[in-house]
Amino acid sequence: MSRELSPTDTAKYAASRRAVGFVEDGMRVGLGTGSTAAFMVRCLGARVRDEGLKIRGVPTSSRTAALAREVGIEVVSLDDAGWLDLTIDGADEVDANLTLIKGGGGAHLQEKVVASASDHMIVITDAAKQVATLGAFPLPVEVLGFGLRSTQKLIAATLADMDVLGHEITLRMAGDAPYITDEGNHILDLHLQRIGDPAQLSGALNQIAGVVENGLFIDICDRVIIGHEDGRVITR
Ligand code: ABF
Repeated sequence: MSRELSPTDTAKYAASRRAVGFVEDGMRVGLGTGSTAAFMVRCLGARVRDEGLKIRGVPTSSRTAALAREVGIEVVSLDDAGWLDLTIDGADEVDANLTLIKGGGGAHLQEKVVASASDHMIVITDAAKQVATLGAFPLPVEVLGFGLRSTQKLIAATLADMDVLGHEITLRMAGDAPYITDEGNHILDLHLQRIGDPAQLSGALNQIAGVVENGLFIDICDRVIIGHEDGRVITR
């Protein structure tokens, strides 16, 4: 990279460089969303340009689709790809079981569909996103715009039933208007502080009519590459 990177961007870039080393000629690759994934898409584009690497990329958002095209990656839909060899994406939090919170970037629905249709998922992060217990980062839940407030009440009731107390639920905004996802939905952010049982919470949330998908990724990620500010990389 020619420009000077901040320490955090150095970490994201280092993790991205290492992750794209797992991509082989002919692969169908899921392309994540967010600032870390954007470094990865640029690194992958550099391999396409410099090494003649032939891959097909399936983006997880309109933002990533535009960037992938810009850097010369062939973009196809998930249905055209059929199945993916590998997905590389960022995350908001990662615990010791490689369970993730994703969706801070507003794209966790497509990210989960794409990662679930992949043989492998590699997550790239900087060290700050490793946590002992998930939940300090608000958990994003994509919901239908139809009946939004009823869905919010049902989520609050579900959390109360699970003895998750003292939480707050906020509607994600983009300026003065609600944030709209690529699938035309809204996002409720659940400020929980700690998530004791991610599988139980994920199952309960996805049972609620009006909930499209929550941002917990359980048993989906099989490798995490953590970049550090001095450029070192650790793989878990
Ligand atoms: C996506 O982008 C997400 O699921 C996560 O919410 C976010 C991470 O963004 P960044 O890499 O900018 O911190 O991977």
